[in-house]
Amino acid sequence: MNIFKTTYLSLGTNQGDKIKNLQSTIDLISNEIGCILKISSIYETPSWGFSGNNFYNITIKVNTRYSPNTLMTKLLAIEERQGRKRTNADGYANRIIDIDILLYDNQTINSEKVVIPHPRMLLRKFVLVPLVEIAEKEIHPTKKIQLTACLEGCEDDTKISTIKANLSLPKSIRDRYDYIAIEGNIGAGKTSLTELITNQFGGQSLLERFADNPFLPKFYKNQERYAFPLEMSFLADRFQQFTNEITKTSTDKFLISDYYIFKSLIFSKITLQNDEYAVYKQIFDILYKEVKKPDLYIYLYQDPKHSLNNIKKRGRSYEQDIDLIYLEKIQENYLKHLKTIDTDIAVLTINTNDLDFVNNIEDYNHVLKLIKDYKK
Ligand code: PH2
Ligand code: MG
Ligand code: MG
Repeated sequence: MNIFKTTYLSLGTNQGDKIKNLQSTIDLISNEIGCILKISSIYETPSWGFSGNNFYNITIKVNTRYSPNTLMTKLLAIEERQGRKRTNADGYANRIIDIDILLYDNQTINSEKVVIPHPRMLLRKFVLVPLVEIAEKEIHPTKKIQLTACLEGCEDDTKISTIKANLSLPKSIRDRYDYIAIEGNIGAGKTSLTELITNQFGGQSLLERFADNPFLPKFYKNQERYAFPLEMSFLADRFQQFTNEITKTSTDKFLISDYYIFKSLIFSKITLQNDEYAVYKQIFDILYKEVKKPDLYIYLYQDPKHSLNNIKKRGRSYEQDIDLIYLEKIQENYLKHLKTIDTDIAVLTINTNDLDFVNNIEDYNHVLKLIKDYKK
């Protein structure tokens, strides 16, 4: 099940610099609510249901992790920050920005805070026309008919026309990077972050196949004996994944992996004897030349005590022999390596000690913003 839901929002403004109001609200939604997938044209309509200035209306398609109730709270907060003042008077009033939830993932919701689908959406051309422009094939969840048919049945006869201005779709991380590698200590959250990002943005993920490595459980029991075959088999597998599978499995060129092949060298430096490491490095150097380099290398920095805790929590049986000293050594070697990594690779270090991007949506959004805004 994807934890990201698709929602359609209606935005309206009839005060101040209307284009600017729409664009700045779009930008806030993109940073704080989720990825904006589509924006309709801008439509001008007379105020509906009250007498006031003409409105500019649009609809947008967004994917978000927020539940409908939280989404509503967040949107009201954005309206307020944009300068919207709500009066207690009954009925409609001029507004800098109004954001309404029209649809949320085919769901029907009737809570104290939100009603979805929006109860008046079928009565209003300023909602239906922009919505049909970006979602004609979607089915209205209670009417059970396509939105195009809803528009055909709409009796609103107010005049509606498009405005010639363009709003810009905020850049997503997909527009900035073709390939992101996520790195960090064992238990730092590499796989979780990789999966969250591919769930939200699509693309192809490369996940390390540690579970299939027969040497790994043996290694944690007897490091000296099993380090060399373990490192060799990891290297062979990672190299194969990077050279064969990238192009084979998907036509989507956005790629994200929960490791970068250079980790082979970082781990081997710790686990192998000096003479073993020398042989290993010779082979590594030959293979490494062939490997696709990431546009962004993210290092999830974390106190090793924290990582150890995560390892205990996720409870993979063969990992339970890992101790703090081993994790500290890995951390130390990663940090040493980050300073010497190929100068053409951009490195973003994210301190995750106080972040929980798996369970806390704000933390997740914060991480995404760091990735999106990163400057080398
Ligand atoms: N919103 C209203 C009431 N009337 N009329 C137009 N043209 N556009 C709107 O967005 C609008 C309205 C209540 O939210
Ligand atoms: Mg409204
Ligand atoms: Mg409203």
